[in-house]
Amino acid sequence: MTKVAEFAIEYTQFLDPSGRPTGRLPDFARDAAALIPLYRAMVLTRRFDAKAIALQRTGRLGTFASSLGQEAVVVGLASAMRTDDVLLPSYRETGAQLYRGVGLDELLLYWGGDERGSDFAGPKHDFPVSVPVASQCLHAVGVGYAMKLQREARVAVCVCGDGATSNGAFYEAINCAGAWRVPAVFVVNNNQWAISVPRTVQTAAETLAQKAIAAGIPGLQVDGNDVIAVRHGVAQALLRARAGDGPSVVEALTYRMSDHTTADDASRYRSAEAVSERWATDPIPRLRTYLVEAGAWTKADEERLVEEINGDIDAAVERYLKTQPQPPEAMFDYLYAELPRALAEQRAAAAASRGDDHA
Ligand SMILES: Cc1ncc(C[n+]2csc(CCOP(=O)(O)OP(=O)(O)O)c2C)c(N)n1
Ligand SMILES: [Mg+2]
Repeated sequence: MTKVAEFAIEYTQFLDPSGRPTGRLPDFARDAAALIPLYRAMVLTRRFDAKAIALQRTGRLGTFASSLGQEAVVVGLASAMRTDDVLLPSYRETGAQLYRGVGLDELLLYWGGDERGSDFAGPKHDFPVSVPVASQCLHAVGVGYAMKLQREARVAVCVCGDGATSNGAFYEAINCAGAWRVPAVFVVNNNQWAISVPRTVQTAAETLAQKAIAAGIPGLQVDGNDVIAVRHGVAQALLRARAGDGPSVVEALTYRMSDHTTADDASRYRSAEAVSERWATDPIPRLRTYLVEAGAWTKADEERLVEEINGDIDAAVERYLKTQPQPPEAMFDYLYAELPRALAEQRAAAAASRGDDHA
């Protein structure tokens, strides 16, 4: 017997759960002050998350997907990207969208069921939230392929969950991306759950990163609760893609601290104890401890930040709540350049039946 191939998956962590460096930090993190924007973005994401849930609970927002505890994944990946790269998120990447300049009120509009929230004033080429699991991985191949054809030094960055890596679309996407050497990065936000299905029963694979190997592309694992590790891993993958060396899979290990969405009750399928012990790996105090110990962050800074963020969120909520809803027929207006006849008839019926409040 001859060994014809051998593979390994590497795992990277720079800050341990107590905020202590495990070794030499990467260049971008050498100056602690440079990490402050990442800290601010994680705190903003968490505060926005809490506000969105409160709005949903009081009937002023639709179903919302929380990213509680997963802030380092989304902020880390977004901070590694260039402005003109393209983000293709699932529904749990609020923090990445915010980091890239999507407005707080745009996100509220989207989650409030208003498609105008996906017409970003900021990152015009970024894709809207994609709810069909793993569909955005295929879109990313198309976007990356277009960038390659146009000889642009841009990269398509898509994010999917652990459960999504069991979907055929994920395998098809990484296979095509590998075969065509597409400039794409597939970030797997492994929060250990696909609604009620734990990671352990989703697949027999030891890691999700190793799925990349079948596609002939690099796969790596990072501590998804260490924002430095996420940014570093995604930055490596972006560098490869930009240099014409093709796609990668980056698996970020984290934990979903919340229910799947506001429509779920996770206490029906997992114990409170199992969840509460995960707070020990919370990404936000981890970075805060590091910053405080490096002399880059104080209690006064924290108080100022919270005040500033609360003000921004409250102002966005006010704008959102004041936004006039669209008339019911608007639901037909965002997919087709020209409506097929059957839908045109339905649109007319919706317009005819609408209440006076939309007149
Ligand atoms: C194609 C498709 N199948 C099923 C669903 C229903 N669904 C919504 S979320 C979800 C679980 C996804 O889990 P994961 O990929 O781990 O992402 P997470 O929600 O944990 O971020 C499923 C099955 C869907 N949205 N799309
Ligand atoms: Mg998941």
